[in-house]
Amino acid sequence: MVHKTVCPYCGVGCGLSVEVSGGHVTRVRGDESHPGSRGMVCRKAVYLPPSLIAPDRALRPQFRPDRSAPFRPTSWDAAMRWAAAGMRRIVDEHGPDAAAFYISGQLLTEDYYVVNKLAKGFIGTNNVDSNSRLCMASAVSAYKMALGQDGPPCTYEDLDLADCFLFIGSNAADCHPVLFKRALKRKESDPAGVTLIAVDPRRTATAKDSDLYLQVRPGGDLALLYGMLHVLIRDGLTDDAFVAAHTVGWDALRDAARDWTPAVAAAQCGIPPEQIERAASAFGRAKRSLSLWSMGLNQTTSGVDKSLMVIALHLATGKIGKPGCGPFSLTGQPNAMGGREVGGLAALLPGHRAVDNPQHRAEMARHWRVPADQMCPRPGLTAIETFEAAAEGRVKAIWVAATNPAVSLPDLKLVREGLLRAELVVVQDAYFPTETTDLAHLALPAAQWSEKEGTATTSERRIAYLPAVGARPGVARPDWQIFAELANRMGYSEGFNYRTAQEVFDDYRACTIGTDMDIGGLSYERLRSEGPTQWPCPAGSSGGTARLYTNGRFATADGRARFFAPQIRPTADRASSAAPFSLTTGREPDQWHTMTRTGKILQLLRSCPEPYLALNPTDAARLGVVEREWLEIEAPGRGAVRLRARVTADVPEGTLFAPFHWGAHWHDGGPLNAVTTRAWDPVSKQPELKLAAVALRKCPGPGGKRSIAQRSEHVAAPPPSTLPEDAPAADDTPTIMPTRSPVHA
Ligand SMILES: Nc1nc2c(c(=O)[nH]1)N[C@H]1C(S)=C(S)[C@@H](COP(=O)(O)OP(=O)(O)OC[C@H]3O[C@@H](n4cnc5c(=O)[nH]c(N)nc54)[C@H](O)[C@@H]3O)O[C@H]1N2
Ligand SMILES: Nc1nc2c(c(=O)[nH]1)N[C@H]1C(S)=C(S)[C@@H](COP(=O)(O)OP(=O)(O)OC[C@H]3O[C@@H](n4cnc5c(=O)[nH]c(N)nc54)[C@H](O)[C@@H]3O)O[C@H]1N2
Ligand code: SF4
Ligand SMILES: [Mo]
Repeated sequence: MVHKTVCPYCGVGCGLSVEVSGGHVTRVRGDESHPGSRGMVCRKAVYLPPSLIAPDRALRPQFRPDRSAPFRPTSWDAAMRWAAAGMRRIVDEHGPDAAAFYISGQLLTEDYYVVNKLAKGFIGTNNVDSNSRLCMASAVSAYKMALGQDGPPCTYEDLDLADCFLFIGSNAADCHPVLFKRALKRKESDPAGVTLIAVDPRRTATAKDSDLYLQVRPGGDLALLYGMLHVLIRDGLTDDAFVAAHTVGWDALRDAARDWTPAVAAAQCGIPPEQIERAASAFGRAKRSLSLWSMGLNQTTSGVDKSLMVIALHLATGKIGKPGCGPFSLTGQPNAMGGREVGGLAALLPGHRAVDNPQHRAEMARHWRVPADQMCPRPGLTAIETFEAAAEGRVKAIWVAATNPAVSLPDLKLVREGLLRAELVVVQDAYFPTETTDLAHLALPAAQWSEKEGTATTSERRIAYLPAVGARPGVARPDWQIFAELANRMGYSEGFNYRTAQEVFDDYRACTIGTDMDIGGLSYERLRSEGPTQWPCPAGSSGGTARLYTNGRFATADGRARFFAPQIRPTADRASSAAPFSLTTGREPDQWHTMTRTGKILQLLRSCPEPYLALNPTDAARLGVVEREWLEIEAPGRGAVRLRARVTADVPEGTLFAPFHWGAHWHDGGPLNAVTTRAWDPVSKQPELKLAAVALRKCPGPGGKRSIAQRSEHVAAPPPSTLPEDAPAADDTPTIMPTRSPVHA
C-alpha cells in the first residue's frame, strides 16, 4: 500500500509517498503531487523506515518510584494510576502552578490541543511551554509586534519568484534543504538577475552557494541590518508611499538609522562597508526580495529586535504581501507552526489567543465548558523558567513530551538539578532510554510518525493531514490519548471523552472560527481529498490563503504595520581573558537534534560520524592543535565539554563552532549544552544558544567507552532490500543530497 503524508523532520514539511508492507513502513519517497515540495526530499526522510524499527523503540511504560532504582516495565493502568494520583496530589497540595508540561514542536496539533486544554482549561495552570521557545519564540514575538499577528506572510512559491534572497542566520542548505534547492533553481533560471546573500559567522554550505557571503561577527546582525537600512534610505530605495499608507513609527526608525553609515555598521558587525553596500543595494534594487531567517537571529538575547529589523527592511521597501517578497521566518520543527496556532506556548491559548486577554479566556472557557475564573490570567513558565522553578522547588511535577531537554536545553546543569529535585517526572518518548528518561520516574511509550494520525502545519502555514499507516510498537500510544487519559484519571472526564484524533481536531477547529487563523473550512475529509491547505481557510472558502497582507492591511487594530527602532545591546556572554573564544552552535545536515532517530542510521552517520569543535587554522597554530586532537571548552561557572578539533578556515579567528546533536548517550566528552547560557531575550524569553564565551585548552580524551560502534545495540541495521547503501532513494525520486556534506579528514 502507498500512502501520502508529510515528513516528520523539518518545518519545510515535504510531501511523502510511503510504502507499507506487513504493517511496517518499508520505503519513503517524495510525493510529486505535494504543492510545497513537488517530489523533493532529503536523506533524513529517506532513512525514516529503519528509525521506526530501531531496537530501542519504547514498547511499554517503564517505572521506578525512586531515581536511584532501575526502571521496571509496568502496565498502562499502573503507570497512569501512579502519574494521575501524583499530579492530583501535587496540584491539590501546592496549587496548579506546581505542575508544568514541557512539550514539543514535534507533537501533532491534536496532541498539543489536548494537553493545553487539560492544563490551561482544567488544571488551571499556563505552565505549558514547548521547545519552540528555543526555536521560534523571537520570530513569533516580532511578527506579532510588527504585523499584528503571528505567522509568516509568505508562501513557498515566493522562492520561485524572488530576485534577491537574504539568508540571515539560516543555514538552509543543510537545515531546510528542499527550500534551499528551490532557491538555487531560481538562481539557475536567471543567473545574472538573481542574487543570493548569506549572513553567517561560519562559511556554511548556504554561504558557499551564495553570490555574496557576509561573515558577520557572532551576534552582530543588528548593526548590519541598520547599515543596510541606512543605505536603502540614502539611495532612495525605500517605498515612501507604502510607508505612508500602511505603517506607523517610520520617523523614529529613519532617524535611528541616520548614524548607521556602512563604516559605522562595519565596525560593529565585522563586515566590510562595501559588502554592506552591495547587500543593501541588491536587496533594494531587486524587484522582489525575500528574507529567510532562523536560529542565527532567533537564538540570541536580541532575537526579537533582529527579527523586527528584518521585517522593517521589507516594510520600508514595500516588499511584503507581494509575490516573491517578504520576511519569511523558516520554522524549524515539523509542527512548531501548529503549536503556535493551537496555543502551545505559556502565554497562548488556541486560535492565536492570549492567556492575559480576558475576552480570549472567556471564549475558551465557554468552548471548554469550564468556569472562566478557573483559567489563570498570567502567562505560565517558559522553558528555562520551568527548570529554574523546579530547581528551586516551586514546580514539583514536570511532564515532558516529544523533546529531550537533557540534551537540547542550554545550561544543562540547571536542567539536571530541576529534574532531580522534582517529585514527579514523566517523559513521553518514542524511544527508551533517552538522556531525559534517565532522569525520570516514569517513561511512557509514544507512538510516532506513521503510527498515529493527526495534523501539522508547515512553515508556509500549510496544514497537512498525516495518516496512521504502520503498526505501533508494543503498547505505544498517541500522545493525545496519553494526555486525555491523564485528564480522565485526574477527574476531568467530562472534557476528554474523545474517541478519535478527528474528534479532537473538530473540537479545536471550532474554536478557531472568527479568529485571524480561522480553519472552520477544514476537516480531515477535506485535507485527505484536497491535500494540505494554507490557513486562513474559513467555512465556505475554496483553497487556502497563499500570502497574507496582499492588500497592505495588517492585522493590527488600525491595519497599519509597526516599525520599531531597537537599541543595540551586548550579547549576554562576552569574550574575556578567562573565556576568550566565542562559541556558536548549530546542526549537521544528516542529523536531527538529539539523534534518537537519525543517530542510529549508519548511512546518515557517515557524513559526520563524531562530534567536533571547528576552529580557525590560525587559532589552531597558536595553540599547537592538530586535526582530531582533543580539546576542552569551558564556560566559567557553567561547565566543560571535550571534543575533537576540526581545523577549518570556515570559521573566523576567535570563533568556534560545534553541532549540539551528541548527548551523553552518544559521546563521553559531555553534551555541548553544558557550556551554553540560559540568558534569554527579554521579550521572547528565547535563550542565547548561539553564543557562549569559552576558554579553550588541549586535554586528554575523555577516556570513556562509548562510541558509535559500541552503541551498536542502538544502531538499527536498515533492511537492505529497501535501503541501497549509497543510493538513498529510488532513481526516479528526485533526492537532494546535502550540497556539501562535511566529511571528516
Ligand atoms: N539537518 C537538520 N535540519 C534541521 C534540524 C536538524 O536538527 N538537522 N532542525 C530543524 C530545526 S528545529 C531548526 S530550528 C532549524 C534550524 O535551522 P538553522 O537556523 O538554519 O540552523 P542552525 O545550524 O541552528 O543555525 C543556523 C546558522 O546560524 C549561524 N549563526 C550563529 N551565530 C550567528 C549570528 O550571530 N548571526 C548569524 N547571522 N548567524 C549565526 C550558525 O553558524 C548556523 O550556520 O533546522 C531544522 N532543520
Ligand atoms: N546548542 C544548541 N542547542 C539547541 C539548538 C541549537 O541550535 N544549539 N537548537 C534548539 C532548537 S531550535 C530545538 S527545536 C531543540 C530540539 O531539541 P529536542 O526537542 O530535545 O530534540 P529532539 O531530538 O528532536 O527531541 C524530540 C524527542 O521526541 C521523540 N519523539 C519523536 N516523535 C515523537 C512523538 O510522536 N511523540 C513523542 N512523545 N516523542 C516523539 C524523539 O525520540 C526525541 O527524543 O534543540 C534546541 N537546542
Ligand atoms: S527538507 Fe528533508 S527533513 Fe525537511 S521536510 Fe523535507 S524531507 Fe523532511
Ligand atoms: Mo528548532
